[in-house]
Amino acid sequence: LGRFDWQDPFRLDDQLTEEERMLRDAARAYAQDKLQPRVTAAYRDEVTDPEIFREMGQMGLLGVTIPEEYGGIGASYVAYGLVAREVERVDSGYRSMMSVQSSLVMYPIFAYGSEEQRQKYLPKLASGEWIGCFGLTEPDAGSDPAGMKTVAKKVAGGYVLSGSKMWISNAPIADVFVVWAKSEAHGGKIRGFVLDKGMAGLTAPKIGGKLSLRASITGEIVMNAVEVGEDALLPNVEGLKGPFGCLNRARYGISWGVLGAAEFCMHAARQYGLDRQQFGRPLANTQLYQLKLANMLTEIGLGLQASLRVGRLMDEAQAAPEMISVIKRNNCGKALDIARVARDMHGGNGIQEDYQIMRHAANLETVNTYEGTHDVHALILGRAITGLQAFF
Ligand code: TGC
Ligand code: FAD
Repeated sequence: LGRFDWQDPFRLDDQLTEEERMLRDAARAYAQDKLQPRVTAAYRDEVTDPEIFREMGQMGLLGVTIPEEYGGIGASYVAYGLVAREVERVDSGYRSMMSVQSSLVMYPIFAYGSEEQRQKYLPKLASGEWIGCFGLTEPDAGSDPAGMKTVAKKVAGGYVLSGSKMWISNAPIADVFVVWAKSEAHGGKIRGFVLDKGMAGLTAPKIGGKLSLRASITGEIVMNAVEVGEDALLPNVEGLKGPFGCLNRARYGISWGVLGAAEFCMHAARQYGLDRQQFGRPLANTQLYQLKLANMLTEIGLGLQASLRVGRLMDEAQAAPEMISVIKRNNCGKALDIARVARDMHGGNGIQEDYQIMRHAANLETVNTYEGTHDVHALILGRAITGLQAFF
């Protein structure tokens, strides 16, 4: 008979390579030693420490799939997912900082950029010396990015960008801005541009008052006739498939990350139930409490297996976007449910910051919404199932 480990129900560990296990362990040690001690105060005070990018860079956790010649470590997509899971075990905001830098800034520069752009940006982004952000969403174009209003007008030697982006992770502290705009010179098609902090007309005010993802700074990007050279254009992609190609990778990473947050909540609820006595016995000795833990173990175990499968297919360049919609949607939804139930299982203590469950639950509300909402991914799948598109 096989052995059963409630912390690893399908023996995920056995399915990883030695290199993947080593990177996972290094990410876990960093996240627990360096991120865990500061997260409660960072979240409460809404403070994002830019030093975290430098630390992650030193640990090799930024752009792990990018080849070594550009500062990455050329690791697998499974390794990237494992890193996301360890960082998000501490906080979804820290994983956000890491995954925007890796999948939404380094990846497009690597995949769609010129050799000069790769050389200029990637090593400094990999080391965390420079911080990047990704501007797709606008005040009037969220789920429907094709409705964006930002435009790039052609002028001699380059372009002038005008428009504004909304809800952009890292923007107020960013050095590098990957932004998407409709380019008049390319028949109104969406093109990517790389902007640098300090360009005339470029500002990134912070969005305050967030009650979720408070350890990760979010801002607008305001482009008031920002003039850039021809060298700011990402030359090798045109149309929405440019930003979506990046989102495929970030959504995939999120599918692992949220399960790290869910695991934290489940493990905390288990321990709480073993320690807390009511009616003369531990809470964990009641049927209802065990049912909730069994449901959590099942969803986490199934979700991790699905993410691993899609990760292996990504490493073979065989993953379809719809597979990524399944795991982004399901794992985010399940993680949010698990955090809410774990909050309930902690009783009154569940709302207290030291127990950390409420922070995870509040964060997962954002993660369920960004990178395509839960319902938008249902519509992507509905289109694949029926052949009928129901967005409008
Ligand atoms: P549609 O007609 O479906 O497609 C337009 C073009 O794009 C191509 N495409 C894809 N290519 C690669 N990967 C994918 N996943 C792709 N999905 C679509 C498609 O083939 C087509 O190409 P072409 O060559 O024929 O032009 O586009 P639509 O306008 O109908 O889109 C509908 C929908 C709902 C699928 C899409 O707009 C969508 O996914 N909406 C959600 C928006 C979203 O996810 N925004 C995320 C913003 S970034 C963010 O949230 C970062 S948070 C990060 C953090 O802090 O961690
Ligand atoms: P809307 O699109 O207005 O959706 C509102 C509701 O309507 C949702 O429930 C949605 O599911 C539903 N809905 C929409 N269309 C349909 C439909 N056709 N049928 C049925 N229901 C529908 N964006 C970036 O570009 N870069 C970033 O770094 C980034 N970081 C973010 C960080 C945070 C903290 C947050 C909150 C968001 C971030 N986003 C970022 C934006 C995020 O991707 C969008 O919020 C998300 O795509 C949803 O867009 P929206 O907020 O405009 O909601």
